[in-house]
Amino acid sequence: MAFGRSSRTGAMHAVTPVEPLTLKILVAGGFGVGKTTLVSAVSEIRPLRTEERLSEPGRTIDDTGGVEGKTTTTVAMDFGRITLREDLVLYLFGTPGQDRFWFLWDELAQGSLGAVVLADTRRLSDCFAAIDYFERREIPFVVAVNCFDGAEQYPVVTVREALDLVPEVPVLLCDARDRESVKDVLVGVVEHAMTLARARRQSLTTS
Ligand SMILES: Nc1nc2c(ncn2[C@@H]2O[C@H](COP(=O)(O)OP(=O)(O)OP(=O)(O)O)[C@@H](O)[C@H]2O)c(=O)[nH]1
Ligand SMILES: [Mg+2]
Repeated sequence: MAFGRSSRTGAMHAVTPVEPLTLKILVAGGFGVGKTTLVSAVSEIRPLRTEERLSEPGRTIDDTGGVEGKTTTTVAMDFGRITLREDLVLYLFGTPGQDRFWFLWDELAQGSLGAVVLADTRRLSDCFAAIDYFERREIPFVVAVNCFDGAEQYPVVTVREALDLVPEVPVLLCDARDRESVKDVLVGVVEHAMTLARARRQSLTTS
């Protein structure tokens, strides 16, 4: 899938004032942290989901500890779209949360502007792998703590320390079920990616 300026042309669209910039954002994080929920909460198209029922034999493979109520899991990806401004459209790709689907990540990550790493403070270590993945590939990311009901709320600084994040990486609190909250996270990723891109350009021109 190509991302960039939309190529829509022709008389039908002649009155369109601006062609939107389309950007690809990944939504990653551990098993059951709320990735599918987040994409569904903001998508203005019916989100594509690839959910399969968690089978009893699968429970020995999939780490369902802490998310015992969960009956389905994403097996390929979630896909959704949101228009942030009339000239800015985001395509959201939710990654599968389980280790056995790692082989899909490189394909999903291609051409992405940045990523959201969703975290649950009750299972913080589940997002280490996603953070490592984006750090190693220099893909800009923000950490969004999904504040589940009943989970203890920790200050952002505590989460940042626990995840050993460099100071530039934004840490945000969110509710993956809430459209406005998720929009704030997505704006955060776009702004963070733009800031990093500007800084990289500057360091290239001054070196
Ligand atoms: N209370 C609460 N429940 C949530 C929140 N986000 C997700 N859930 C619930 O948590 C469960 C897991 O959410 P999913 O969105 O399927 O998680 P996922 O990260 O896509 O899971 P995998 O694809 O299996 O890795 C679902 O039952 C959601 O309804 C939240 O912010 N608060
Ligand atoms: Mg999912």
